[in-house]
Amino acid sequence: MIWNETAECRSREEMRRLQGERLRETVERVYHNTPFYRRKMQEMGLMPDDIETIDDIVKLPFTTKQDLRDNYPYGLFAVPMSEIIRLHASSGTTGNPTVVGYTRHDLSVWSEMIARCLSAYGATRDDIFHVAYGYGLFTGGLGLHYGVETLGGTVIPASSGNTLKQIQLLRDFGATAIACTPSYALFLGEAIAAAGVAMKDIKLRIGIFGAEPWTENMRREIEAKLGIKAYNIYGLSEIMGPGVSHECECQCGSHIIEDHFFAEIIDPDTLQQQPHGTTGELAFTTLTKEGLPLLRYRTKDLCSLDESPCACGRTTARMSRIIGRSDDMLIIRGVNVFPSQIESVILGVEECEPHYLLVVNRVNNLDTLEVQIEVREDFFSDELSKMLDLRKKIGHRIQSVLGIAADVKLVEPRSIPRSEGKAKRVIDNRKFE
Ligand code: DLL
Repeated sequence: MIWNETAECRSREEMRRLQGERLRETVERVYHNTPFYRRKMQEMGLMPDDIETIDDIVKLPFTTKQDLRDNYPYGLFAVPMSEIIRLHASSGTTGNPTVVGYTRHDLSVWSEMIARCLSAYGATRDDIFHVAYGYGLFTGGLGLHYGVETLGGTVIPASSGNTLKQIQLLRDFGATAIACTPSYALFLGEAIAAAGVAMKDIKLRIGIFGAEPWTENMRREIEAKLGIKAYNIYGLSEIMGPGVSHECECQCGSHIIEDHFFAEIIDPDTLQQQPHGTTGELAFTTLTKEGLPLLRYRTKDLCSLDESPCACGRTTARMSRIIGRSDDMLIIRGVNVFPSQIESVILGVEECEPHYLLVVNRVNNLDTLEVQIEVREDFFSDELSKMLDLRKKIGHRIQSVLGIAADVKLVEPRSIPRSEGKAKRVIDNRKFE
């Protein structure tokens, strides 16, 4: 089912014309309202009038997470704070989170985008949606929540955590759709079986999974365990949140909401735009955002684009699954984690050496993070309580920076292998192929 046929089924020419028009408006707006972009454009000798069609996008500067950090918290907002009615945030590489702000219009666009996604999954106002993405600064919970309301479905704002409670709600409230991370869906499938709840008492038929990479194998496993059809939803806070792209019944890539976002694939080294079909780094330009318009935002997600017609009738370009990242960001239990965040904690602990190793595993479908840290020679001790206290202290600090728990393992000085070149700080044993 198509939620907004005008927006989703335009001819490619008409779409590019609209994108060009909206790009011109966006550039005009950021030039006048965001000193950061005005400065960047002036440095490049660019005036808003130099942008005429969507092809001119290659003239514009890129934006990175670092730019958002450098302008923390509100420096890239293009409207006064009185126009901002919601804030969300996601992890920064160290220290400060990345803050995003939405005007009333932005929130209404976002909700409509999600209603489009849900319709593409075959959901209707008769569905009951169990939203088990986290509610809070993370965009998953509230993003899905307002989208369901726009569709007219019933939303159960379950949020994340407390699996037994989730199972009770699923059984008693009769949810027909569930939104959570794919790894949590797998975990939930097993927990339902372990709790002795019969699958006939769970009415789910649709799953809305994203916020982390997943595979066709995981899809099959989730579908079998929960007795549902599982769909991909992709997005990132900086651009909007969930719903920037979504699968349809054909499941041959995720349709991008192209009337609001322009997608490009760039070579992460040369920064040159790449032709469709090439795998590279995805960059987005917002075309209608008011609160935080961004030009050519480098997602660091690696994928490819496909403009060929889709059997569902939508004409929007599709992106492939995310096959990796061009930076070192990890997604652990749906939470974005930069090794540099953990490093900054370790550097602040005087009892430790700046040598560490992060080991990520998936145990019973849940991600685990082990942080091995070398203790300084003069502090290393056989006294168990001293070591336990230190472990606890570091564990607390990591938890407060990342928002997720890590298993801290203190190791002897010089026991973590040194590398000749770039230090290998992360061993990720999860399989995403
Ligand atoms: O994860 C927004 C979201 C919430 C998407 C709920 C889908 C569902 P951030 O926390 O800013 O936002 O993280 C964005 O997560 O750049 C990707 O690396 C990764 N990601 C998100 N969705 C997918 C997906 C939300 N479907 C970062 N497949 C992105 C693979 C995904 N990776």
